[in-house]
Amino acid sequence: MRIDVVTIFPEYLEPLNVSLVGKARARGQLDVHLHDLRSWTTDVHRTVDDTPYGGGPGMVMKPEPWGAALDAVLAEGAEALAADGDAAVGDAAVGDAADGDVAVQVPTLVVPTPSGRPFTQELAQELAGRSWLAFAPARYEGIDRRVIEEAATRMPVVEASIGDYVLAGGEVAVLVMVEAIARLLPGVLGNAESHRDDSFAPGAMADLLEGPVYTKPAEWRGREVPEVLLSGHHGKIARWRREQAFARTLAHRPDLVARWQQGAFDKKEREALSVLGLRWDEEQGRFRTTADAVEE
Ligand code: 6GU
Repeated sequence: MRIDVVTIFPEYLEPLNVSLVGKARARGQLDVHLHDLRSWTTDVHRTVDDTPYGGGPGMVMKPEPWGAALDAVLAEGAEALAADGDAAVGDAAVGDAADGDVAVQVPTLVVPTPSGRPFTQELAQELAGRSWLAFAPARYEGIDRRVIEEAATRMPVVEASIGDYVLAGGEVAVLVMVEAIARLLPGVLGNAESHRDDSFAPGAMADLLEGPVYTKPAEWRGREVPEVLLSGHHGKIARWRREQAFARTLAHRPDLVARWQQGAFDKKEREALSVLGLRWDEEQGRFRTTADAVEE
């Protein structure tokens, strides 16, 4: 996968050289290119922002540097991918196949913004299926809207938020998204199984947080590892882990519990849910706690 990032703080993205993402780059599984937005300014002050039309606080990123930067990234990336003979599809191949038979590739443009759609595991999976991503993290109050609108006529654009809080800029969000995406790429994680039961992975463990984990020694500062984990009884261990996951999800994410469907649980599991105070409400079509009833 090729990744381009245009930012006024390329140094903010240095963690991409470390650990999982750094190794994926070293192995050639990820091809990351950082670009300084200011290199596409034309004034001596290298200005990237200006006051907002209509008034209000803060500054807005000017369209011209972003437009020139995206033009350059598109041209550079398309040339590199064509030279690679990278016929990988997946990204919308827009335009006329001017260079012989090979359609010109475009990236999916990811714009981190607190007003974007939620960046979820599902979106990470979707983006992990693309062969080229470009990220446009903003500082200040955001990028002039026309940049996003014009970009959307040339490539797929995804505006995404990493959570309900406001960062000073999108760079950290890029780190978050790239790490979440990179670990889904084939061959990047050591153990191909290790994201199968991640919290939030679509599939069997969807909408369920992972429970606690333990390693050696079996006793530490007077605290013992739960006995069942030492039993060697795989069925019991799996059941215990699932019950721990139920309790943790109920404690931390009742909104996920509200998505659970009764049919997803066997008899023993329903008993475990009942011990946690969770009962199926036939009328509402969701699990409810005794606390829910008190609230009403
Ligand atoms: Cl993607 N950017 C900024 N600036 N703040 C955020 C965010 C993104 N996601 C949550 N908060």
